[in-house]
Parts: sequence; C-alpha cells; structure tokens
Amino acid sequence: MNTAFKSQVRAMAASMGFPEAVYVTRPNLPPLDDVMNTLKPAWDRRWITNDGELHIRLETELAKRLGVPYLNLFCNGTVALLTALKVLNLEEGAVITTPFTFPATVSVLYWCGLRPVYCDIQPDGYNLDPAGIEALIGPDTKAILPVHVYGIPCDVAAIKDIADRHGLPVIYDAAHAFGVRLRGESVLVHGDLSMLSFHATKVFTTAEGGALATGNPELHQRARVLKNFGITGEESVVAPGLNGKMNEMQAALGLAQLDGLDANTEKRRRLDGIYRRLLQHEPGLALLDMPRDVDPNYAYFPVRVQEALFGLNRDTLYETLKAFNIQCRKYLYPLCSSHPWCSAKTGTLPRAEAAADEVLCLPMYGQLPEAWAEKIGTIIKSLGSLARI
Ligand code: T4K
Repeated sequence: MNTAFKSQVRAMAASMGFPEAVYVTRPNLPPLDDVMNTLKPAWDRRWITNDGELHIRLETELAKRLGVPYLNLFCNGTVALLTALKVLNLEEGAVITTPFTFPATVSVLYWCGLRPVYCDIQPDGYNLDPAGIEALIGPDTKAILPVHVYGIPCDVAAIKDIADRHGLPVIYDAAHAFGVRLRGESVLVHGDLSMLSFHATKVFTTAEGGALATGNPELHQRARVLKNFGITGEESVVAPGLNGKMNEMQAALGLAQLDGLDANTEKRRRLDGIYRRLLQHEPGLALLDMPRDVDPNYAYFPVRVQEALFGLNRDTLYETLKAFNIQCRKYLYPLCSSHPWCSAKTGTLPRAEAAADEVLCLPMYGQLPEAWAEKIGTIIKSLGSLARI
C-alpha cells in the first residue's frame, strides 16, 4: 500500500468507519426471558443434564425440523465428530479429507490414531473434489470425511459412488450446514453419519453444542451409548465411551431459538442479496455461486479476492477493513495441511492453497442491519476503485 492510498483510507475511514466493531458473525440469541422460561421447569425439577426433558424435546424437534431419521445431541461438534469415528470403529489407517477446513475436522483423526490424506478441492467450489479421491485410496484407507464448506453441499452422489465401490464409510462434517437442503431433502441424509456444530458462531446455536445425524438406527444407538461413557445400565458399561452429552441449559437456549430460525434465515438471505448486488460485478471479486438445487442457510458470505484485478490482495483488504471497524475473517486459512502437527505427507493442493490465500468472509448474521451490509459492500467497492487508480 502506498502512502497516498493509506492517507485516503484514513480519510474514508474517518467518515465511513463504524463506531463499534462489526464482527464476522454474532450469535442468534432469543430474548433472555424466553430462555429462562424454557429452562425453568428443568430448574424446578433439578434435572439439568443426562437425557433431561429439554434435551429430549430438542432432539425430537431438530430431527423433525431437519428431516433426519435419527439425531443425537452433543456438547459440541468436535466431540460429535470424534464419536462418529468411534461409532464406525475407525482406528489406525488413513482417512481421505479436505485441507480446506477448520482444524477440528482433522484433529479428531489424530485423537483416533488415524491420519489424514488430503484431497484437493473442486475447481469451481470449496469442497473436496471427488475426481481426486480415487487416486488416494490405498490399502489402509478407512473412510472418507468430506466437509460441506460454508454450508454448500459436497457432490454427494459422486462421493457415494466412490465410497460404495471401495466399501468405505462416509462421515460428513456438516458443521456449517444446519438446515441446508439439497434437491428438496436434508443434506444430512447423505453418508453414514453427519456432524453438526451449534457453536455460538453457527446459524443455530446452543453456545457450545453439536449433533450427529444418521439414517441407521444401529449407528444412532451406538453413538448414544458412546457419548454417555459407554453406559447402558446402572451396572453395565459396554464400551470405552466419553462424556459428549448436551446439558439442559444448552437445550433451553436451543429450544427458545427455534421459533425465530426461519426469520433469521430470511434476514440472512436479504443480506446475501445486498452483498451480491453490490459486489458481483466488481473486478477481481468472485462470489460463491449458490447451486440451483440447494436451499442454503446463508451461514457465510465468502468473497474471493484476486489481487491482479481488484487492486488489493485478500490480506491487505482484510487489514484495511479493520480501519473501518469491520472484522472480517479469513475462513478457512491456514490450510490444515500447513500445520506442523497435521501436515501428513501430501502432494500439492493448488486449488485449496489458492482458496486459503484469497477468501475473505464478510460479516453475516441475522441481526446485522441491512444498512450496514450496504455500507460494507460500498466500502469494499470504494477500496477497490481507490487501489486501481
Ligand atoms: N468442523 C468445521 C468445518 C468447523 O467450522 C468447526 C467449527 C468444527 C468442525 C468444530 O465444531 P465445534 O466443536 O466448534 O462445535 C469459530 C468457532 O469457534 C468454531 O466453532 C467454528 N467452526 C469456526 C469456523 O469459527 P473462531 O476462532 O473464528 O471463533 P471466534 O471466537 O474468533 O469468533 C468469531 C466471531 O464470532 C467473533 O469475532 C465475534 C463473534 N462471537 C464469537 C463468540 C464465541 C460472538 O459474537 N459471540 C461469541 O460468543 O472459531
């Protein structure tokens, strides 16, 4: 950035900057009274965890709402994913996954004695590329672990075809994909198991929380036992489990949020529309195409920044926006394959590397005022114009 650009940014920020931080996301919190009223019966019963009534209600409501046969709630998405691996008895060997994901996807493999084998992402998207999977399958391959990145469904049909031909289970990391539908049905029906995250940064939140969805009653039952220490009765422990349970405070927050979910998605849709209108023809900015057969959840608004055309690279844009109090995030940089602890031997991953270097996620959450999205889009356009002078 040259000095003239910097001083023009300072002047712009003084007039257009936000007085308070605009975060990349905020939790979708219901009125506190609604949470308290939902929690009160559990409080009165003094039953606050271990299959409480609120937990049971939330499990039932979510399974219905999401359109999945079986759903297990968890204390968080990471433990849910770890449990999914254990449910399938995956120990030792390799799992084919994507490097373009949050570290949790890969950490759980190591916790199970597995190792990741990284497959590059699609040429026209951010998900694992099915065309690269088959060449990576070897004698010790145990499973495929794709991620529905930004809530956009993977090519589930191609992945199923490969998995079936090689007799491999598929576990989807659907942390970003709450409520997403593909060709009219839940994206969670694909694969043997799908994991959801209900972290504060997700479209549906229980502060910390998560779930495992499956269509297989035996896998469901095994997950239920494993998340409760392997206990099946007062005097029977059938497997080395862990404590993955969701408590009643988390469940109350989840239940109190259900009524507002559709309105939240609708608001996100409008914000997505504002950003698209402002940025889709901007030189050097590529927006994520929404496939026609997908009902999205608008969880993220990733923008790909191509320096040669936009005038600034992603990192400079990220830093410059901070001067306006706009706190974007570089999800999902750095690539998992670049961490010293999880850089299993891999070939080159050129598409994932480019995505990690170029994607910036803009603020996106239900309570973000539309005027703020207009202003953020306008500021980004102005910065591009300024940089290209
Ligand atoms: N797989 C994938 C693909 C994932 O993306 C994740 C989690 C997982 C697995 C694991 O699921 P969990 O075990 O978490 O259920 C966040 C989240 O911590 C993480 O859950 C999420 N993915 C990841 C993509 O993002 P950070 O490091 O960006 O969080 P943080 O604290 O910087 O928050 C981001 C912004 O959100 C803040 O700038 C402000 C806002 N915020 C955050 C919190 C916690 C709030 O307004 N209120 C809050 O309470 O990782």
